[in-house]
Amino acid sequence: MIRYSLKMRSSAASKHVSGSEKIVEASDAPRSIADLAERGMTHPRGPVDFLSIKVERLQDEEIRYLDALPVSTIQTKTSREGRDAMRTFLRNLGIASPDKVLRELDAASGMRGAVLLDADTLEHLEPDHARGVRATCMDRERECDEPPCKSKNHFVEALVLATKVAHAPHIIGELCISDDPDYVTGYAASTAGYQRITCVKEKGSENGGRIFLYRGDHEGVPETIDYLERQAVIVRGVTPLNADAPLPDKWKYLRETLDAMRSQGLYRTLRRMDSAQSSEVLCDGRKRIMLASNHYLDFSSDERVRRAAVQATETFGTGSGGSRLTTGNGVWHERLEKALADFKASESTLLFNTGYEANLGAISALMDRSCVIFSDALNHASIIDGCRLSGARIVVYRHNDMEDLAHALRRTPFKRGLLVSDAVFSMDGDILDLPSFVRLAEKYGLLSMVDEAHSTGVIGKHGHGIVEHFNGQARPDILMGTLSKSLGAEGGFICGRELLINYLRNKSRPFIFSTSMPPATAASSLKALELLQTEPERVRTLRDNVRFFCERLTDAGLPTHSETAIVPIAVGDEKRSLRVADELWRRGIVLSAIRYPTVRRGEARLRAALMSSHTKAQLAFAAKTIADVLKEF
Ligand code: WAQ
Ligand code: MG
Repeated sequence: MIRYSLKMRSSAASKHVSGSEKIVEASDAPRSIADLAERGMTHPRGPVDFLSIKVERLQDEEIRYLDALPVSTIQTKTSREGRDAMRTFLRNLGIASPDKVLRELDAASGMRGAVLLDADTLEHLEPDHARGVRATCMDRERECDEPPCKSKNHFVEALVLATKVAHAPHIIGELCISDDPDYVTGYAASTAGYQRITCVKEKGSENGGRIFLYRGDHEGVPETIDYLERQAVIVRGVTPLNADAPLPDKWKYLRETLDAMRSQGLYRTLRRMDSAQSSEVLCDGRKRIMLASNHYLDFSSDERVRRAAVQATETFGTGSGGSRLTTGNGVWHERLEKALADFKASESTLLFNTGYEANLGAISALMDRSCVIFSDALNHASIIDGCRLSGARIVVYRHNDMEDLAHALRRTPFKRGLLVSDAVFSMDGDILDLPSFVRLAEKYGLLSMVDEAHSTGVIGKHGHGIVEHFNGQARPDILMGTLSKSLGAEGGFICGRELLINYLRNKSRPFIFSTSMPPATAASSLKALELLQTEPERVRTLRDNVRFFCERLTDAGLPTHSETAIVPIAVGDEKRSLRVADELWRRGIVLSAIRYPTVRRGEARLRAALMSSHTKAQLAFAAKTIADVLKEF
């Protein structure tokens, strides 16, 4: 595309009257030149006696594209308030004497360009004081159907100029007051943004000026001036402000985001269950096989577990009335913590209200900005969010790849750190290589943490989880678990040494600032934990069900294997996964389509989650139906 840079300047009695910059396409050039000429000659300050328009062809590769600075507005009613806003801006740039800079701005009145001021020594760096330094050769990117030259829009032109100037080498900020007597809005800009200041001078005053603040060695001045005066810049995303326009629609972003999600098959809706969560559920007026629940041992619907919840409610009421550290510590919380510690063969346990909070609360309390966290690529979102909240550097290693982890450990220096992984990966159903994981953590002096959400009650001979699964060969420092999966309630916990638990009790914000779980939840979890130990056959039946289900799927042409309760069935495309899940729903099977961001894009899957209470007949029917539907859709 052929583009021209246009520069107009007019004067009267050797005094500057008007100037303007455009970058236009060749086809628009003649019209734009005419518009600029008109603008230069019909200035409210009266007739001009000199007008020049310089037209230069630009090569495409010379043009630098910049995004417009973000715009904010500071409402000031008087020039005094406006100047206060400018002072604050200057102080934020680390300028020692803002008042002196403002005096320089007043003194700049009558210059054609800007003062180039050393921000620290306040030396003038512009070679010709009367002319000043001029930012030229810039424009905004226009919509294709938009006419190139309209009447002067102070804001648009200033934002273009400020965006170019903010990106100049050695420039740290800019101040501007218009010399237009009617225009009292000025601005302060830096790469952090463009702050409109609604009143910076008295109405009627012709005094205006600009200061570009320079920081650094003066050897760099020619580079700065060269960029300002010669570098062609097109600024993207500049839209005129319209004072009469209604306020921008504050809901627009939300609507557009959801529309985009819908079009990508990523929009989520809720499905309502009308019965207890068991291997069969009532929903949408019909009984369906539940193949998506995390209640692997089906304790939620167990009569004895329910009764424990009812009894706790009858004696202790529905709520706990406060955080554990205030009034919310009850006998059920303490009993459950003791039982969980015993079950996990740990010194101590701390309860959280959800598994999400347990991960978030533990990791963010244990780690800080000075730390490094090594995290499996497929870790659960709650681990990822805990890592992010901690502020630590996060090093993600390839999923369950202990060689990649070892490599990451060798090349990453750290003072203090954490190695964290799911025990059973929630969307893939595979099991962490715990012995290698713990060995590496020990070797490098890292804390090790394992999330047992999907392993408790599922793996290990008696369902104790990953440590039992590996026959006690290895034990991480921190075991996190949930009450919401095989224990059929809701909540999370952290097990480990006394020191760890004391620390979290004092430091973990979700623990400190949440009302503790209701008595019913703790009591039912405790009952389920007891039953898990007195009726270990549930764990065996679950394993048996998984083997049976995988065999049926394999027989039907979908080779599957899982050592846990989670059986992923690959689909790939997000929209197809939804169609398949919908069809299964129509055929009486509840199975979730798991999509981005839960799993990677293009790796959508059906995630079958089995229960100990599924019958062989239910599983055989489900396996056949899944295979049929996948063939048809
Ligand atoms: N490069 C450097 N300095 C310039 C340039 C330029 N291209 N053009 C003008 N100046 C200097 C000159 O000293 C002027 O006296 C002073 O800046 C002010 O110029 O968000 O209209 O063209 O609504 O009067 C601010 C808009 C409008 C605020 C600023 O400046 C908003 C304006 P003016
Ligand atoms: Mg002007």
